[in-house]
Amino acid sequence: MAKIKLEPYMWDEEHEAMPRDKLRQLQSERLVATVRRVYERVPFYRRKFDEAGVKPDDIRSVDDLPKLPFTTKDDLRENYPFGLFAVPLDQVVRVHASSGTTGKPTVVGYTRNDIELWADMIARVMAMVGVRPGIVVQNAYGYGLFTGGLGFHYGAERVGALVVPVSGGNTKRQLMLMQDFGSGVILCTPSYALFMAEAAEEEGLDLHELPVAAGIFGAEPWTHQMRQEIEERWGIQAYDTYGLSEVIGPGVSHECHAKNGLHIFEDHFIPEVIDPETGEPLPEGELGELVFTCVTKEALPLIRYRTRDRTRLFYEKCDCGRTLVRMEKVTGRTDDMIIVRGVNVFPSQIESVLLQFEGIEPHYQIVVDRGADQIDELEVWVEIPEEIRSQEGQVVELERKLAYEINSTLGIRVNLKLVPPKTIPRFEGKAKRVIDKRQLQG
Ligand code: DLL
Repeated sequence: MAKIKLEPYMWDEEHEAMPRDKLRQLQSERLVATVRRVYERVPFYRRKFDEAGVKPDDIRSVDDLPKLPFTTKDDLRENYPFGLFAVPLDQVVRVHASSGTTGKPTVVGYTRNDIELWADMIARVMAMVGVRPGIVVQNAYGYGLFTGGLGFHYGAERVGALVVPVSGGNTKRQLMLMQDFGSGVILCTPSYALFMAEAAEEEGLDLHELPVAAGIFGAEPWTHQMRQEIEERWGIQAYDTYGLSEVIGPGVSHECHAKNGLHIFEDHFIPEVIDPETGEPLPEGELGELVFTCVTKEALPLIRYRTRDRTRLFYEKCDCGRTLVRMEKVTGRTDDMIIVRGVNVFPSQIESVLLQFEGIEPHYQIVVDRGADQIDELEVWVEIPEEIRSQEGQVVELERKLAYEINSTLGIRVNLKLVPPKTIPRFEGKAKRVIDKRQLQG
């Protein structure tokens, strides 16, 4: 069976390729209306704005955004479950939730119009990949409280695709359906895509011979090297897709075929990048924390929501014709950074080193612990394929080189542990790369 042919297009050219001055005007109008609405309807925002000494009349355009206070995940937690909703519950038709690392989940709500908006955002994503009626879309994001499954589901239906709502997990069945249904596009986390490739190889199934031609991968950080690895093993185009429950779910930004940053659907979600320490907005191109203001959502229009994701923004026009701002691939969160002996470490740094080594797969886990002497120790567990393990000399040499690269990339010394294939857990959803035993000890 030959790969299917996908031709990317624009779902909503009027907004996706709008001249920037017109777009700014639209954003400003929507922002002014949203600020007024949340001030009137959400006691939390009225209090916050009053405390910050800002009145809705002070906000006339997007230039006034920095006058507004931030919203954080803690604010959502403190108003659990529905306290930040801007409409009465009889207008809310759905909730989703993201599981926190501790305690209660973060709950988000949607009106009927919000669900429509969401489907439109995902329709843009589908068009960017070239999904049309007749194309089978296998949705292996988890269905349920997680926004991935249902979020993609309705948007894929909106463009008229044939959606297979298989949800995450049961890898054998995923592979069977992919062959039997002739799936053209696969949706899942990048770590699960890699796991599926591994399972296919084990079963003697060559993914290159299946119709599947593209993957829409997101919900967790992944490097460009990991993209290359997935593209090679599947013989597909791998696109990065980004979103978060608090803003809407998936459908906040997505890569076009130029694969040079993710276009943010900023007619609905206005982005800023700030210095995470001072909260000051940063100029174009500087790395900082991504912040969103939702200017069209009804149930949960968050103002200056701090995502904790690290990225930078680029405003110049893209080869694809879209004028929408692009964000650089998110390779880390301000809170998945681990500080070991005073040095900042991001899991993605380790991933990018591993993928420079021929034959090494990005299955890794980081364990941080505090030794008896109260000094932090960083262990990096990496799987080594049988072919290499069976040759004594090669293992020693590889260990030396890997340790050298990881130590020099991170700037600290780590304890490298080479382990047999399949000893590190695989994930059907978001991968958990870091085990911080220091936190577990309290
Ligand atoms: O993960 C929504 C989603 C589903 C996006 C499916 C893409 C595909 P949450 O569970 O609320 O929502 O987690 C949001 O996941 O703040 C990022 O830290 C991370 N994340 C999401 N997409 C990407 C990506 C969904 N493409 C959090 N690259 C966000 C890096 C991502 N990190």
